[in-house]
Amino acid sequence: MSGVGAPKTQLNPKDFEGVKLAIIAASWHQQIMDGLLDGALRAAEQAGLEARVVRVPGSFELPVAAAALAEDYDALVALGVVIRGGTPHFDYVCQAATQGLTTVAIESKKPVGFGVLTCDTEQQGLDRAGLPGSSEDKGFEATAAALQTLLALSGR
Ligand code: DLZ
Repeated sequence: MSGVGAPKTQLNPKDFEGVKLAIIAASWHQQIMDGLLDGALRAAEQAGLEARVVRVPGSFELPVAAAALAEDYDALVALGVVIRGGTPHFDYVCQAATQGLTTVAIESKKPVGFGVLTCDTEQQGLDRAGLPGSSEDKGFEATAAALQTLLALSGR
């Protein structure tokens, strides 16, 4: 899967007045994560929102934080960077994060932007982190997706 075909997004603050947005960010792979978080905050700013940022240790912890925050927030964004190592651990962390976040979204009926990079190499993460020289900006995209889903469901 590549970023080819991703929609161009412009967020209008008028559409998001009063919206409560939470961004949950894991802490592994700092340079890539810093880029994702910057992108997510840029999207929040474009929408006129001041997001709450919650840091968790790893991507495995994203779903439980999302579940707790879904009680108080209208839209959530989960950011993580998982890079394949030499053991099957990668598959378990990716599976737990993906399945867990999907369950939170469906059970809470709140949009959860999926900004978890699952990469074979560090370079693949850097290419998608919204950093200078990156070709994609997955933190921005995940945040825009959550907000646009909220807007689509709100009937505004
Ligand atoms: C243990 C682990 C490993 C090996 N790799 C990553 C990773 O690449 N990205 C990530 O977000 N987290 C990783 N973790 C940590 C787990 O997500 C989790 O925090 C620990 O297993 C503790 O529950």
